[in-house]
Amino acid sequence: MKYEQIERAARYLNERFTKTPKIGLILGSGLGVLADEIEEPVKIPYNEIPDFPVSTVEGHAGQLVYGGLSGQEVVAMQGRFHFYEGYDFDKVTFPVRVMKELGVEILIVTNAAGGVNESFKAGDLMIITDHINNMGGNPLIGPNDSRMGPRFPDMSEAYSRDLRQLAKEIAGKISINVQEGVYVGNTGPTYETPAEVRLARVLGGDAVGMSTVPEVIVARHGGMKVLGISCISNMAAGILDQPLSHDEVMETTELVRANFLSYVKEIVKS
Ligand code: 6GU
Repeated sequence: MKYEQIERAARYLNERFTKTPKIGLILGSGLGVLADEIEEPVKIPYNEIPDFPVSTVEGHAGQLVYGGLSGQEVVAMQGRFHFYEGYDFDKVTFPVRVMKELGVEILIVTNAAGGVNESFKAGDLMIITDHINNMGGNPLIGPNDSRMGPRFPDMSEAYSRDLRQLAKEIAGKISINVQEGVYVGNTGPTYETPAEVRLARVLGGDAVGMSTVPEVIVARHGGMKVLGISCISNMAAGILDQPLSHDEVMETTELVRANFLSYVKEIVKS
């Protein structure tokens, strides 16, 4: 995406929202309800924003929600764009570029993911410590516009150490059990085969998903700090003797929703 397109989308949004959001939230499958808790919300459907992609999957409302959450100014993506829907990485990550342009400094990314670590169980929350890009591409491929970030971004702290530490402390404080681990980003839309899940484990992965990695790469390119939280909605294939279904993913997310909501709100407050 050209810088001018990012500026144009940001200008459109700035005309509708006077305060500067310092925190951006990307809400994954079944987790979009968090945006319903935003106070004095200004909701802007994606299809009204210049050059914004429009989301297709059910369970994703497809709007930006600005407003107050736990005393902070935030902007939340209620529904994200996935590579498997047919959007290229440029489209998938455009909203992150726009958030940066709006003044967002901290990005909180959430997702539903399959558990690869055999000590996990469905319903666990996981602080993402790091990721493995297994999506076969990188959103930064192409000419680099140095107004957006460096040609060769450092990824040694893709997920901010400080924010991870804070997230851990808060989990303890409000007695939420939280795992930590490495997120492996696959393209989907198929879930992994049992052999692919073993591969992810050998590679050092603790969870597998179909999102997050492109957005985090672009956020780091732009110098934002990132915190990632996965909801382990199910165990990945071959661990339990049962097939996976999207319905199960949504059901589990619904069960942990209350926990997830209070956790993220507490993090935003701090
Ligand atoms: Cl098992 N795999 C992937 N790639 N994404 C998921 C998942 C599994 N469960 C929820 N999201």
